[in-house]
Amino acid sequence: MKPLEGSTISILGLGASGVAAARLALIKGGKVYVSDSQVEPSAAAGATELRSMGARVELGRHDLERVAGADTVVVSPGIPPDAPVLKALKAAGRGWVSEPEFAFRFLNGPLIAVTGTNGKTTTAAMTAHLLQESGAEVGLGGNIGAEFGPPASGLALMDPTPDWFVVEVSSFQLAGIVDFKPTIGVVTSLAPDHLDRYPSVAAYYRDKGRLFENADPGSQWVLNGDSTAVEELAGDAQGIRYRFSLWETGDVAPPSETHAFLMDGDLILRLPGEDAEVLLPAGDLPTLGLHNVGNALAAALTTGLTGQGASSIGAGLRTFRPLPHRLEVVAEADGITWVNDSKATNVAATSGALNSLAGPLVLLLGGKDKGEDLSPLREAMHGGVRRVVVFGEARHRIAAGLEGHVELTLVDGTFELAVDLARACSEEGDILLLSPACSSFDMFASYEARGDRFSALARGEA
Ligand code: UMA
Repeated sequence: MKPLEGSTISILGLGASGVAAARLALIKGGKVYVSDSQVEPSAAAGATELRSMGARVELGRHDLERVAGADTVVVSPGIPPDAPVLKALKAAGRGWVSEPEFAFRFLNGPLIAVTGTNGKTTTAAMTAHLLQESGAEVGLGGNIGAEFGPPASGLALMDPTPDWFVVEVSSFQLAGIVDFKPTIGVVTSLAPDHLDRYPSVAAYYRDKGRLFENADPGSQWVLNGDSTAVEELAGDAQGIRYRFSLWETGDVAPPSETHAFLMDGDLILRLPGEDAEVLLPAGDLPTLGLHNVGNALAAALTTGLTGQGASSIGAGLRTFRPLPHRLEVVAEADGITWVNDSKATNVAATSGALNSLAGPLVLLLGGKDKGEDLSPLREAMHGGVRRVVVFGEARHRIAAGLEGHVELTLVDGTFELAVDLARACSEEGDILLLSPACSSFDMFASYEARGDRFSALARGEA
């Protein structure tokens, strides 16, 4: 008998998560109802396949009675807690789970879960790459997005089961976990984000902290040793903690509780009971910026915990291909290096990019306002930032926040105009950096579309 035979599963949202969860539920024998409040949701095409597999798919509304009556309700991460359907379920005393929680019930292999405000996608992709380069079969997916891997439910259908699952998880997904428990949990960083959805930073951190909810003495945690916020997030969770750190740049080894670190320009791995080993010089990493050194340390440490040695990890780091939209060099023209960091959709990510790049640089900043405190951005404006070109819906608030701290150009016009002005301000030797600190939805469908447009303009293709 299939595991879900006789069960009813109601899935809210027909995006990538909804389609994947529905497919998994159907294959496991469940009776599936999928609904989406939109008549034409992003994954409308998936409806045909799901119907042919036996699902009932309803677009344009949620049938509350049917949803509330299901044995399991799976909620897509993009549905906010104050959505009418979730309020109604709460009022009816019904619980629900997130898509990775549902998938977890069918993942029968060791799981590396990677979360963090910034760096989680690069770290997850690097970890998967390092494991693959050492000969392991890996299933990479989760929040990471279709370009890099399927939702967690897609991984649960992998046959044969890979040696490792590497799943990126967001706070929206962790909000709906019950039993979800990684073998190795990784927290790359923690900083305010998503304040358009959460009432407070504490509420956002609370959801992130649920990664540790089912910790047991055998759990392994890879934590950013430079962040007290990450340490506080872990609280008194059970398990063994390993830390990576960027702070030690001299030639004195850091304290023994730091297991992957930068020393004298080299990335070093030092697992408990083993000698410290050089992985590679930071300058040999194919990625740009200091925060990517942190991501590489996190991925190296995680891979080290799976039993891989330093020489294989060092070799794997050299062959990692930088991910698009994350400090990605997209063109070099007239002595100007164009860098696409469109994925930097919050203040912390852009501050991280600025701290990573000495400059000289011209920065494109703006987009849809997420209401974040701009003071960290102000503090990140170092002497190498020659000019900031501010655009999009958030432009006036950003300009007001940076006034007097850096040379500013305020653009009342299109993205193309902003890029044009930034190019006109750039000189030979400059980096022209798109690291907008805002989401893209005022002008684009996604940060990817914004980054693609920037890259096309950089290459003179537009
Ligand atoms: N909807 C309803 N009822 C409502 C409200 C919305 O049915 O009351 C519908 C919408 O019409 C939409 C669907 O629900 O069709 C929402 O889908 P979704 O936004 O959850 O989209 P998915 O395609 O399932 O993508 C999600 C993640 N998106 C979000 O968290 C917003 C993807 O992360 C993720 O890759 C994918 O699941 C697979 O796990 C994207 C992301 O931006 C990349 N994540 C954020 C981030 O990284 O910062 C968290």
